[in-house]
Amino acid sequence: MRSSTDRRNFAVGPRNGGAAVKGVTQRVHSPDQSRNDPLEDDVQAFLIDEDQLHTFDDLTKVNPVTPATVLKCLQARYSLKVFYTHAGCTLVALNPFQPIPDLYSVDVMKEYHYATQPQEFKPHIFIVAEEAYRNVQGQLEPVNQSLVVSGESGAGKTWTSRCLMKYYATVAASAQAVSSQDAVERIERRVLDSNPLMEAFGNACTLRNNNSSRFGKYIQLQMNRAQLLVGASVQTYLLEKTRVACQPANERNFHIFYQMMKGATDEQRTDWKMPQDQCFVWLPNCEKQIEEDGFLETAEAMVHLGIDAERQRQIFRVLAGILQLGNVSFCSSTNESQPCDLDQDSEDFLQRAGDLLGVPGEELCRCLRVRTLKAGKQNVLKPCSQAECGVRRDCLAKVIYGQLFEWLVTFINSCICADQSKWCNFIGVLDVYGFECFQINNLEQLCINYANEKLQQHFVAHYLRAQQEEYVSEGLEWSFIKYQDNQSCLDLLEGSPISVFSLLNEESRLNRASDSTALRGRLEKELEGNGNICWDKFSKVPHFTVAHYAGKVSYQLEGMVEKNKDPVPPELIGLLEKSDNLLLHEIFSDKETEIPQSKGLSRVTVISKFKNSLENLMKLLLTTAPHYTRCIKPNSDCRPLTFKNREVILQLEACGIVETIHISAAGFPIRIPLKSFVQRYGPIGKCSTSSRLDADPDAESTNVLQQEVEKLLRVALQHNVSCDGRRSLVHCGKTKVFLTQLMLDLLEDHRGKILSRCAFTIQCCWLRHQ
Ligand code: AOV
Ligand code: MG
Repeated sequence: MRSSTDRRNFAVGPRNGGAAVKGVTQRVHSPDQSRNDPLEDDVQAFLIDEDQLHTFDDLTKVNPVTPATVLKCLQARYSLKVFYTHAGCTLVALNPFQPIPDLYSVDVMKEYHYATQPQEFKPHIFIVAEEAYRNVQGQLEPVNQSLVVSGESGAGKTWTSRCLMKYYATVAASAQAVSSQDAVERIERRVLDSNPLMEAFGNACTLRNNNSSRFGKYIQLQMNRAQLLVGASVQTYLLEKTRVACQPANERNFHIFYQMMKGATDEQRTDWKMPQDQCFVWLPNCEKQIEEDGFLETAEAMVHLGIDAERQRQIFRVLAGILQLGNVSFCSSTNESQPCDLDQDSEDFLQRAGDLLGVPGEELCRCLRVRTLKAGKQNVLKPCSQAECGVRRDCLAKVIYGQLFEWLVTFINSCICADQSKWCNFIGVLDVYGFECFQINNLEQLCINYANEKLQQHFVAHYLRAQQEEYVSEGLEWSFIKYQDNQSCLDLLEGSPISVFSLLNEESRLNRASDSTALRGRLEKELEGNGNICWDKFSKVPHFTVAHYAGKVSYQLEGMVEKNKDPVPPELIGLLEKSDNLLLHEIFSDKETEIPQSKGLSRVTVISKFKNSLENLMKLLLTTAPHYTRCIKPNSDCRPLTFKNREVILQLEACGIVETIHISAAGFPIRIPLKSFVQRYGPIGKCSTSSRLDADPDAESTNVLQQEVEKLLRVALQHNVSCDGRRSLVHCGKTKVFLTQLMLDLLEDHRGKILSRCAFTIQCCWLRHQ
């Protein structure tokens, strides 16, 4: 595992308020203690002037650090429209819920990019971006970087990710692109255009966010040796495709459908069979004016990415076909041996759906109403009930939309991904769906919240735990700072042999209709005594409640197993394989395309696929140096410049911000291996070892290196009056030197002066010889 603090380019490190070892570590409020009532914390205990609170750019400088003081500080800054604050290794980003002119302009980007010490500027997402940019090609060896953006739904993750991408597209634009006249060719443009396109297809208006991401994404920005952006690749995670056929109350379908409805020309309307006055069942809440105006932007992005007019037509006709399908409904049948009839008007919608999807209407109708069962070598036809017909219609829409989204992502990758030989490192930006808790939560929320638990675990393991364990193993005296570990919740969800996931998967693999009451009983029996799960004994709705790191969420069991199975009737796939719509035909006849459970009941469930993809993501993250940004939603109504104390404090507590500040304030964010330290700062101590390191293996022994480090530090500190008696700024461990940012700046300054003096002497000698 590589730590973010194992910085190759140690000239840029997280800001830090100072260092402390055993005995001087600040008192820590344990999370449990602070959870009682953080707002009741003794704010009187402020050692600082409350009027000055807004001036604290880094929360590590607030004294004392308690949930209340941190909250007050953030609130003071927010009221002055200061939205970013450092919290040691993390950047806290408060959502302004209104455009802030000039905060993200190209001029501001350049200011941060060209600054010698960007961290001395006001806190900004561009500092994090620049830090990762400088570290990707470190002084000793390059390191891939990850920008992990987290926070609850609507907190600002997607917005932040877009800012980060724009930053790199600006500061790392390749020279070739800048001189190119043909904007379509510009890679930065294409990378940026992937955003509105993916958001049109993958985002939707929910109760928590008008532009809620319904999929997760990790975009790797590929950099060449000259640190120019030469390409990108996107990995997406579990699109919430159930939304296409079923939108929770007061929520909407994916933006793209509304964009089409509002943005289509008359000609397109005719082609897509979408008259202006047509109501579509799967297009609820049309009256809300949200993302419709994005149609032009989406269409332009398609053009820039190279999706030609014919391909666009195929895509839009498929989407229009899905909408028509949503208006098809079935009557209840009295005769079980007969397929149930279509409702009034449904015949027309079905014919139009067939036309748009490029399949014969009658065949579509048959596939929706009649199931083909295999009996030995024979096929037996069985009419479906009214409910089954509805399920098959929804399945068809979901599989089409899901596969179309995957096709789109593959297409985007094919036109933005650089050839492997052209890039050497990447900066990854992670933007997943934020923690969600609705009145009714199902498998979608379980997966989303599980993803957030995994990210929190990555943060805890990487920063809170690993950092402290390293101090101890390196022989530094360190009093452990408590933090809230979410491992027990993850064990409950994904552990083995028995966990929520294992039980749901087991149930999903049985070839029988699921009974949610029986399943609830099974969960209760198997997971009894686990402190992270509970049940409301009086509730009539089968459910279970999980205590997540970010709060408790109750999940309804009704329908969960079916969603986990995500079955697709093979007749429907067979139908789409034969589609006249070339895009659909390509997607479904491609043997490589994996259609989940297209042939009978596969053992791969939604949960197991998602768990696998997240595990791969975690492995990838562990090979990179992470930078964390915590987005905070100041109020749940998405109102501009409104700061609700209780809502903010819950988010701060959930992500362990106070613990993070304590560990950052007391710790040493920069670590340099002994040998590298001696090599780099040798000139300061006029160190003889540094020149011998390569020639003499004995000179590398730990003892010798440690002695050299000590000698060197003595000289450095002697020379610097301001650091007199501040040996707590630096510690020599068993294999690494641990430093604060202040100490690093001091050493760099000292080294720079010595080297320029040497250069001057050499120049004088050379001139004398002339
Ligand atoms: P999310 O990604 O964290 O939620 P978004 O990034 O979509 O949240 O942000 C929600 C809304 O907040 C945006 O649509 C903007 O209107 C506003 N917003 C966020 N950050 C800023 C900013 N820096 N300046 C101005 N407005 C901002 V979700 O995708 O729901 O988890 O699944
Ligand atoms: Mg988002």
